[in-house]
Amino acid sequence: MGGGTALAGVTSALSLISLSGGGTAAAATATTALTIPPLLSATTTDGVDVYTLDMQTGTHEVISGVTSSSAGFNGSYLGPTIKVANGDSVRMDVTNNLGADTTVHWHGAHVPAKVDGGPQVAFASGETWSPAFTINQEAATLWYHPHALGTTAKQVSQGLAGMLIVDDDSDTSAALPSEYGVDDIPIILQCLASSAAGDVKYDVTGYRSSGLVFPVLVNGVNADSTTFTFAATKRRIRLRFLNASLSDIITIQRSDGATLTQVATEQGYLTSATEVSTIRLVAGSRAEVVIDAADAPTIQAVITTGWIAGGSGTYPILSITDNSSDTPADLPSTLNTITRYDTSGFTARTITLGQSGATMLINGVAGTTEAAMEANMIMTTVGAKEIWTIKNSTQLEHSFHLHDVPFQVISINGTAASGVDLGWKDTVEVIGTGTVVIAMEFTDYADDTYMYMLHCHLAQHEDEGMMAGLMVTES
Ligand SMILES: [Cu+2]
Repeated sequence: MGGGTALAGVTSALSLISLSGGGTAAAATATTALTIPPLLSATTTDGVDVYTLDMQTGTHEVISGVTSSSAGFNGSYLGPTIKVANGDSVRMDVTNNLGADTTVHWHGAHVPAKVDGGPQVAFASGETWSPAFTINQEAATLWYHPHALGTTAKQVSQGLAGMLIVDDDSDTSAALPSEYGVDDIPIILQCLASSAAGDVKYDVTGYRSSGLVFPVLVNGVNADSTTFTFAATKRRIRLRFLNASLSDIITIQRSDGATLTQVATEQGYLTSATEVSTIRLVAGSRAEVVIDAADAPTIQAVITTGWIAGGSGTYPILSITDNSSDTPADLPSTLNTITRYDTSGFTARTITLGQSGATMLINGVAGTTEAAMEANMIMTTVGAKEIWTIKNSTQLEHSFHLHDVPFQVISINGTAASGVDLGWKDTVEVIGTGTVVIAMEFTDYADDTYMYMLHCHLAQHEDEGMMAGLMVTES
């Protein structure tokens, strides 16, 4: 395991954590205060909030004590958290100093295709891309990351990822913790594959090399031999989990076996706070929970490698202690109104996730070039209501992600969706040979030049072709 790098000198806060399950993970023997990414300030010009992101290379210790080449936004690893509100006019001034083409995709954002950050808008090193758009969705936990053709896995694994929080003026948002870094806490989880010398792997050749270790990072800091601590100054804490791994499945749970109170899926609040024993996050997905600090829970992450051999295990990642003196009001009994689609009149499609050797396919075509995606493009119109059967014809795990609009999960492997699967989503697990049925409405943003993407969010599968274009034109 990648945990052979015990933190020297962190002995003053020694705490022994017993592992449950797993067995292959290194025991976390030390504690370190949780690192929280900074919140990015905007400059406001003529009513537009302008956020400045500089994509740059650097070095970072993805394995404690070992220097890796890395990249980040406004720093050498990961990026600042961007917090916007429904209705905001924003512009993102993104400068590429990576020495390679890139894009930035606002994962989960409902924005026009031209500013969505797909491969068509890739821009060269030295250039600045300045997409402007209006935030047009309910409160949700989104993220941002590169999305150029063939280089997503490499660039994301180098550290190019950040959280994008959408706030709104709903009663629920007012009732939930929302003070960033105080009672509203991002938890960006990554499981990487690396050589012991710190050479991070992101493709088939790299994953098959010998001597790999599988560091687990929380907000960019190696978690293999430490548990992060957070001393809560508010009794109720909101945690926003993001699985920013290339391929691993991360299951969140409490180490004492008690339930977690989930309040949101990828695209917004659940209808009501829901007690869950585990939260299973496939690559690219998110969930929000609220914690009672008085419980002083330890949160653990169970890593299941979907693609890479090795690396699975149980990691205590966050230990919360209670320094609060407040008494929060009860949570609202209703968090959201989700009208479930009556799909009887919806247009049906089948999206087949396939494979030919190492080449990954959607509906039989590898989306590795723009020409291939043009030829294989899914065409729809504004106002269309559709029901898609996502059929996995491979033995491999996939994480299906749709750009543009949120979807409802109708059924999973023949069983009607229930529980937290009734929440709005943009990313959904499709197990080997499994079938997931989703439904969505293409509400606005027609374009006949720029396409959205639908793809596997196991980033190496995306790079190997499991991606197709989606063109939403005028009805
Ligand atoms: Cu996949």
